[in-house]
Amino acid sequence: MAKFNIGRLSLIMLFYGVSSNVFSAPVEYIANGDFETGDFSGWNITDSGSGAWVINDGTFDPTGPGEPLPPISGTYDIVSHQGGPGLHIATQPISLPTAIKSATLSWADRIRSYAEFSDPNQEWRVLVEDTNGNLLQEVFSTNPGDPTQQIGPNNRSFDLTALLQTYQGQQVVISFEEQDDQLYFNATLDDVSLEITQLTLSCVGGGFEPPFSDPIVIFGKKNMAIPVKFKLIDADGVEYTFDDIAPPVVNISYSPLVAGPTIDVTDDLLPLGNANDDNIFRWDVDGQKWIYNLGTKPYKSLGTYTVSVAPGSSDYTVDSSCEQIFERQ
Ligand SMILES: [Ca+2]
Ligand SMILES: [Ca+2]
Ligand SMILES: [Ca+2]
Repeated sequence: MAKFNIGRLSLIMLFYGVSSNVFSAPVEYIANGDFETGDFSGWNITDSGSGAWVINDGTFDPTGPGEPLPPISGTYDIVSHQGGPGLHIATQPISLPTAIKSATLSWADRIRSYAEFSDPNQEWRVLVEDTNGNLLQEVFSTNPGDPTQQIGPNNRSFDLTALLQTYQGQQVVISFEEQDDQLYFNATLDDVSLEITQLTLSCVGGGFEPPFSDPIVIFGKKNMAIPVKFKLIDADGVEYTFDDIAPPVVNISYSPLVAGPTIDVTDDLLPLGNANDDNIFRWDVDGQKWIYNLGTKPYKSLGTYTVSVAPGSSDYTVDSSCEQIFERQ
């Protein structure tokens, strides 16, 4: 995507960037990734064969030569152990948002294998799967020849942006798996995190441009065309134009003067002339802004009409800064 900074507006954007950052802060998608509940809350544990995942408070002594180790952080981590071949899996299903801008999966582990690694039967691995268990991507795995004792703790971090953008709006499963069939193998896991940032766009200046920067009042049966004009920027102040995104669309909701439910009246919209198609904002090349000439004629009922900007695709969201009202009194 080709984007550019609008240099002379940088001071304004800096100011508004502060508020829009609220909407673009990374969100944590792993529950109880640090195991500080002292149990497996949030996790689905599947132990097959010999052994199990165990909550470790620093006193757990695994079967075999491995000795107790302090938790990687806080009061608890989890450790796998066994007395024979087995497979120990800890998973979390993740409902991915739309408009993924960045996604980072990270965790801390300790690896103690008492035999050489081989794939997949003596292996520590981290997978992203679909909800049917089909592999989407192997994020990390030990390989034959790797050091068998990596007590660390090892902080590992992977950029999953491209992968999770492919599955945005869907559910995936993050799976931590220790498999063994040759001597003892203790995997330790803590501080699991999946942070996702959405691409959220704001209106430059915190709203629409004049005359619709302020609420507009229409009296009686009078009609008018309201030019809805705005520029869109992300949290870093980068402007998004026709080259960058599917054009945004206008939404209109209505609430009557007397108490009553707010209803979506977007479908009643009648574009003026040929400037706009349906409810899609047009990119004004000369003004370098998004624009829609909103005719008020279809909106005859007295009350408050809220005009807002909605994303034209699932690749971005638009925050509530792009919103203004007109009233018919
Ligand atoms: Ca912990
Ligand atoms: Ca032991
Ligand atoms: Ca491997």
